[in-house]
This record gives sequence, C-alpha cells and structure tokens, in this order.
Amino acid sequence: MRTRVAIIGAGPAGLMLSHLLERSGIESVVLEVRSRDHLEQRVRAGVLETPTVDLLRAVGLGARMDAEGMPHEGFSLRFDGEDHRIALTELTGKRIVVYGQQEVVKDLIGARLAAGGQLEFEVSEVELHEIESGPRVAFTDMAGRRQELRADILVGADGFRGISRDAYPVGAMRGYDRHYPFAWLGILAQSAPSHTELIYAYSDYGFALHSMRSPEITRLYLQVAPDEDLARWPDDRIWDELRRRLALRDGSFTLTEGPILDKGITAMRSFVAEPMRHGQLFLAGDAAHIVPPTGAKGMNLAIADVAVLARALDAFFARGDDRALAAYSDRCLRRVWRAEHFSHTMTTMLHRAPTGDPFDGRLQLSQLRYTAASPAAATSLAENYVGLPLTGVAP
Ligand code: RFL
Ligand code: PHB
Repeated sequence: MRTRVAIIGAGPAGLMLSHLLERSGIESVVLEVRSRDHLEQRVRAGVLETPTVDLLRAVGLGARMDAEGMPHEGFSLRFDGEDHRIALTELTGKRIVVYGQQEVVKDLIGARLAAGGQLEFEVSEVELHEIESGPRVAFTDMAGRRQELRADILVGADGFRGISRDAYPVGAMRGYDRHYPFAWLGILAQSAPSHTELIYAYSDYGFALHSMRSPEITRLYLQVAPDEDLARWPDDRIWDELRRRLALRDGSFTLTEGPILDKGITAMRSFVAEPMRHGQLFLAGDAAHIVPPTGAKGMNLAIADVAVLARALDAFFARGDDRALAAYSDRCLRRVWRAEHFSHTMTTMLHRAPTGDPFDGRLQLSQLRYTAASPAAATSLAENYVGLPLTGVAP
C-alpha cells in the first residue's frame, strides 16, 4: 500500500486532517486501533471554541453542530456561594458551542466515508519505521493480515497514549510535564441541565463543573483524589457531593438529578513534546500535548494543529514548498503554550489543593474575586476561553 499521508489515530485530530487534505486533493489513509462504534460513543470534550466552530462550518461540517449544538454567550464562576457571570460575548464578541466530541467524531467519520476516504478501524501492532526518510507503517488489519503502508508523510495523531511519540530517536525530543494532585470524576446524566450556562464552582469541598450535552442530558464533574477508585462513588454519593459543591448561599440552586449514563475518572496533567516534528513524522493533538480539562482546550488545540498542518501539506504537495512544514512545530507551539498557560491558570484558580494550604486558598479567592469584578481580568479570561484566532499568531 502507498499513500501521500499516513495518519495514525482517528480522533478529532486525525479525522479532521484527513478531511482537510481531501479538500486539497491530497490522499491519506487513517489507521485506528479502536472500532468505529467505540469512537462514536466515547464521552469526552464538550466545548468548541470560536475558531473550531468557524473551521467546522467553513469545511462543510457545521450542519448538525448548528442544529443540535448549544451556543453559549457566557458562563458562571461560582464561589463564596454566589454566581459571577463571565459575559463571553459581551466581552469578546464571540460565542462558544457546547457539542460533544463524539458528535464531532461522528460527523467527521460520516464525511470521510461518504467521500470514499480510507479509514482502517481495529488495526493492531502498529509500528512506524524510517521516519527520517522513506517512512512506512506496519500494522495488522481488522482481518488479521499484516500490512505495510508507505507514505511521504506520517502524522502521529494517536493521542497521549499512542505510539508515535516513541518513534523519535533518543534525545530528539524534550518533554515538559506537570502533574496535578487531583483528578476529575465525570458523569453523564439523563437529566435536564440545572442552569442555562456552564458553572465552574470553587467550594470548600473542592471543584465542581456543571455542563451539558442537550436539553435532556447534563454533564457534571467533581474534583477527586488522583488515585480515586470509581467503586467508592456510588450514584448517591456523587449527587450529594455535587449538591454540596454547587450550592448557592441563598439556597436558590436546585440540581436536577437523573439516571447516570456514563461515569469515569480522568487524571489531570499538562505535557508538551518539543519539537512537534522529527524527519517526516509530524505529531498533532494529544499525541504532542495535553492540558488539564479546566480550560476546555484539548480538542480545540488538536483541531488547530491540523488546520496549520493541512495548509502546510497543501503548499508542499502542490508546489514543493516546504517552508510551512518547516515552521509547523514553532507555529503550533506558540498556541499550545498559550493554552497550557490558560489551562494551568484555570486549574490552579479553581481546585482545592489536598493539603488545603490556607495561604493558597486566600490567593485563589482573591484571583476569583478580581476576575469577577474587573472587566480587564474578565476579558483576559474570556478571550482565552473563546479561543484566539487561528490565523493570527498566538501571543
Ligand atoms: P484522541 O481523541 O485521543 O484520538 C487519538 C486516537 O488514536 C487512537 N490510537 C491509535 N491508533 C492507531 N494506532 C495506535 N497505536 C493508536 N494508539 C491510539 C486512539 O484509539 C484514538 O482514537 O486524540 P486527538 O485526536 O488528539 O484529540 C484530542 C482530544 O480527544 C482531547 O484533547 C479532548 O478530549 C480533551 N478534552 C477537552 N477538550 C476540549 O477541547 N474541550 C473540552 O471541553 C474538553 N473536555 C477533555 C475534556 C478530555 C477529557 N478526558 C476524558 C480526557 C473532558 C474530559 C473528561
Ligand atoms: C464538558 O462539557 O465536557 C466540559 C466543559 C468544560 C470544560 C471541560 C469539559 O472545561
């Protein structure tokens, strides 16, 4: 087998890249270890920032998002038992859209298959070879046949636990890492959202987040210990804890409960691999960098990477111009580090350290109050949250 671009991983990064390449007439093959069904059911991100929304629309993927997604013009910072609204649209002129990652993935898989795109699900034993010149990928296909795929370019879009990052030779990559002393327990519940907007709550009992997927489905998160055992969280305990952390002092908040459809724990970590390219291998999305979910940036960064990469590959294949490919890593890393900083700031502002250092607690409250009271501070948060422009250079 031979193709122009071999893409490892059918998450938002890999699928979107394949879709963008198709629009430039560049052939690609996407290899994915999981089944299509698994990808379309996996509950993960929910917030699409403005540049992601604009790009999805511009490349013919906006129809269902516009019909079923939920546009939001603000969210609540809840602390001191009160709501403090961050008026995203008033402050920035932009909106975000709440639309589940698995819906984006469904739309992308649908578009790729309708265009006759080559998607190989349920592959195994994926190996990258000769990444510096004459790259190829060896893998076992769904039917159990060992295959070899030759390509001009390899793209590692296989997420944080993929194999692509490990294909760099020793010493060719530097990793920047930060672990946080907590994790998120997330649930999807069959219940109407309890508020029209997202609520990021800072409380004496830890962080909680109220989000949603539809008028009938709520998505909620709780800060828990990094090594927390899901078995210790029966449904009643989850609801009790959510009620406690999301409570308003005047008692006016009622959490709508319902059957829990999905439950999971996510570790919180920041990681960046530099550079995002070695030889003919380009990393994109979570394969190159992860952020803690508090800033809602992970999927958006994955999409931003491949928007840059698709344009660079177009210049390369259409005109033999490799300048944009050479600039890919630096260009992406500027945006990545902005998002790393923002996600870190949101995370440290909103979570309780397990040691409960009283000095840190006072700093957090001061930062929250300042953000809520100062239009300058609120605008800075809002412009990062709605997403810096894709075409501009991230500061
Ligand atoms: P993905 O989605 O992990 O996809 C990688 C794909 O590669 C496959 N794979 C392989 N394929 C072939 N060969 C191999 N050897 C392979 N190894 C792995 C995997 O099966 C998978 O299908 O990475 P991608 O495309 O870079 O996308 C990144 C996003 O998924 C991720 O950043 C977001 O989900 C993060 N995230 C959020 N991002 C946002 O932008 N907004 C949010 O509101 C948001 N909330 C979240 C989140 C992530 C969460 N979890 C569960 C990690 C909330 C949570 C709880
Ligand atoms: C979600 O809806 O899943 C969600 C929303 C905001 C975040 C993270 C996740 O910061």
